Amino acid sequence: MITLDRFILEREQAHPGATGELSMLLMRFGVAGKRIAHELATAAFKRTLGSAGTANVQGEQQKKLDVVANEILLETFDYGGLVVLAASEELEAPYLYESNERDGRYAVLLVPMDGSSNIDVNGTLGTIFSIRHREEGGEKDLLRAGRQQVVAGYILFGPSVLLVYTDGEGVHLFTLDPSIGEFLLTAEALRMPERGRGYAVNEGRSRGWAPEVRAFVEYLKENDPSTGRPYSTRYSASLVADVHRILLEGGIYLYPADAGAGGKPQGKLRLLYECAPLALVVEKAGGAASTGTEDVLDVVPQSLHERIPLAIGSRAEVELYERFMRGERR
Ligand code: FDP
Repeated sequence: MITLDRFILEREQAHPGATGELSMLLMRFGVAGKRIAHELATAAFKRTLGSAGTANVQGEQQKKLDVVANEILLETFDYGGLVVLAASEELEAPYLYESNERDGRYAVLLVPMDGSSNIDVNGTLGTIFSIRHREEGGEKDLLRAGRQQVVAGYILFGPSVLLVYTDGEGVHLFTLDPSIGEFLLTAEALRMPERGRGYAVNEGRSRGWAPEVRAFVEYLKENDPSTGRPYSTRYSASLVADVHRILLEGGIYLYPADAGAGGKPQGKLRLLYECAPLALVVEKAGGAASTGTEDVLDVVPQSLHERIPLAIGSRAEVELYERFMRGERR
């Protein structure tokens, strides 16, 4: 039985000179994951389902559990001197841990509760996280390409609670055993399929997409058993849940630029705390993530809450999507 803590500590021992700080930080995500899972499981009794009646910096309605999960995560790094800054989907500016300002060596980026529309219907949800090195200690430290992430991962709250992370060397999956309250290693050095049979996209928004995107999705739906088509639609309205399925089964998740009514012409998903962490996980498992024209991990952000179009999944489908976007395929 390999617990998350044991796995992390054994990997640390394989790196002479490691300070152990990163290990402690990663283990804290395990603790936060258990606390958030508990909040989700008991929300109906505590009356924490539903809207908080507030909006985040991006004008999105906050659910009570968005706020609760954000508070749990901020509190998680409030001691131990490790983290200087925490940027979150729910906060306009990064939270500064003043007591760690001098010595803290890390910054974290967070989506406390991804897929919030699933909260009130008992659907799958997730927390996305990314750890970066502290540079100067301010917001500018975060405005760097995704390749500079030290660790990225997510916690998935579904029928069981999973924690998936990469430190750049392999992607590892842990499952929470509720009887002992520990995350146990259930897959080490995961490799994702080269191609899949499914795609995830909110097709109700297709009128707002570029013709190249529509052509790609139409292509996936054509009948051609020799190329594995038609693909099946698998969309849960939680980015983490859809990407997790694709990590295990292959395929592609899309959230393209959307010029339709009420759509997001730059794409909906945020580069720094949604796209880049999942891109690192998927790339380290053998997949790819692209804006359609550029590798997500190479995009240098101009601002904290910047949005980009996202295509993420198996290498075969993401490369095909890029060919459609370049007009090489129709
Ligand atoms: P949500 O806003 O409900 O937290 O930006 C996050 C996200 O969910 C993704 O998890 C999800 O894939 C997507 O947005 C859903 O957007 P649509 O409702 O437009 O499909």
